[in-house]
This record gives sequence, structure tokens and C-alpha cells, in this order.
Amino acid sequence: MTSVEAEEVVRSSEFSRRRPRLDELDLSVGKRVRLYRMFYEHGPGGGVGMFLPIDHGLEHGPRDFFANPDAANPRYQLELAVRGRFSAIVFQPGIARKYMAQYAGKVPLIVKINGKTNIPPADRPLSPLTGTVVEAVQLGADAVGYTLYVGSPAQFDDFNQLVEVKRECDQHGMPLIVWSYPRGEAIDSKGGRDSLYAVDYAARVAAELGADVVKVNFPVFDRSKMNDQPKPYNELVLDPKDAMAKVCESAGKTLVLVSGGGKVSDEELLNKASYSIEAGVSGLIFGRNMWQRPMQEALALSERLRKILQQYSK
Ligand code: FBP
Repeated sequence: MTSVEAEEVVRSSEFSRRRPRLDELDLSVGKRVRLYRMFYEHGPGGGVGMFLPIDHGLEHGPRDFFANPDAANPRYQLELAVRGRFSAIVFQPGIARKYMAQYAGKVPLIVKINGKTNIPPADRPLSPLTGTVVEAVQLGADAVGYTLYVGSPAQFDDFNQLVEVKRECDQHGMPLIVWSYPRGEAIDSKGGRDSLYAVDYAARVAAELGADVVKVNFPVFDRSKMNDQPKPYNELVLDPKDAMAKVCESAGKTLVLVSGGGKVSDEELLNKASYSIEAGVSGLIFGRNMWQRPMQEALALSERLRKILQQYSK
């Protein structure tokens, strides 16, 4: 998974690795019902989740579908989500409106209500709104997704936009899932977007701003950039589980989901899942690693992931 596996462990096992339980969170009834549907009634159950994101047509463009041309049709992901018994599927509003009706009630829906293309220069990342919380309610969503670029020069506008989305989520009893992604030159010069410093900070920022769930990347230890990180991260080398446990601890009562990234081998993905769930995350949100595989392969892999998660469900 990361170069860290082969590295020595400098500090270990001082992080709690405790997954927050839904019944111990201070949530409105609406949020609780919707989270329960995803984390208990669908997917692996028992408080852990397996989510299928498909907003890549917007974020990366159709080039992500070349690896598996069938995946260009959202029905492909819907079939995978239903047959693979996922906790929820993630769509932008335009796709949800055109494709969800036939699958209504079969798999929970998360509506992503901001996003951007990767065509303009990446110097001031900000995802404008693509929908509203009310639209997500109309579509029958069980959560709303929002990408926050932590550390971007546009962070001020991003915070203002997120605060408004959060207010609407609270009004409608809609759980808010923040894709908390460190981005921009400032973070690149402080160890990079996937450093423990960056991911840990991103988890905490989402918690501070009121996310119910935060989606983060798995922290990576890159020896060549270690010293660029602010203290004490510049000297903090943890094994993968401890690094993720540290991130979960920073997220506190905000449930943590770990994202997949570009396609990797089955073994690498299964390791990422095991380390994450042992560390205390509440679920996996793997996109390209699922639907860039042919259907039977993706279903077989989702079954293996489900088994890993179910060892930790309660
Ligand atoms: P993957 O598992 O395919 O990485 O999907 C997770 C995700 O957050 C998508 O929801 C989003 O489209 C994409 O990654 C954004 O990736 P990036 O910002 O790294 O280009």
C-alpha cells in the first residue's frame, strides 16, 4: 500500500482505535434515521459501511471510464451497488435524477452537491455548488456530499459555502459527508496532500466545521518530504494502522470513511481496507477500484471487502 509498510515504526499504539457508535452521537432524528439506513440496514451492517462513489465523470472526465467502458453508463454502478450490497451509491444530482428511479429504495443514495472539472489550473481549487440540500431531499437521498479543499487559497469561500450547506443539512435532518481534501501549493510545500500532517488536519477541519462524516485519503509516509511537514509530524513515522488511528482520533465524533484512489491490486486494496477498519474508520468509499473492474471481479472483490468489514461490525 504505502512505502511505510517496510519502514520501522517510531511510535505505535497510543491512539484509541475506537469507532464512534451511532447511538452515542448527538444527532437529530432525521440524521440518525438516514445514517442508520446506510450503516445498519444496507451494506455490511453493524455500524460499518461500504460506499460506491461515481462523480468521476465530473471530477476527472470520461477518461476514467476507458479502463472499463461499461462503467460510463451509471446503470453499471447501480447494478454493482445493488448486487454487491453496498451501503450507498454517490451521484451528482444530474445523474441521480436520470438513473435513480428504477433503483429507488434498493440502494441508499448520497447526492454530491458540489464539484468541479480538473481542466482549469489547480492553483485555487474550489468546487462550486452543483445542487441543493432540498434537491437531495427530493431525490430521496440519505446524505449529502461536499468536497472541501483544505488549505486552498479559496478556503475562505469554501468555508462560507460549506457553512450554508451545513445549515440546510441541519434544517432537513440530512447527514453531511465532507470529502476533506488538502489541496494547493501551501500544502504541497508542507509535505504534500497525502502526508499525515495534511490528512490529519483535514479530518480535524471537517469535524470542526460540523461534518457528520468525513472522507479522507489514507496517509502516506514519503521519506523525501518528511522534513517539509510542520513539527511534530516531521519526526512522526507511524505504521499504517496507527497513522489512520491518529486521523480517526482527530475526527473525534465525526465518522471517518477512507477513499480508494487510483486502481491498485486486489491485495493492496484489501490491505488498505484491513488497516483502515482496524484503525477505527467507519467505512470504505472506493470508486475506481471497484467499477474500473469487470462486474464479476468487482462483485467478488466487494464480497471480500464486506467480510473484512463484518469482522468489525457490531
Ligand atoms: P476513488 O475511490 O476513485 O478515488 O474516488 C474517490 C473520490 O473522492 C471521488 O469521489 C472523486 O471523484 C475523486 O476521488 C476525486 O479524486 P481527486 O481529487 O484525487 O482527483
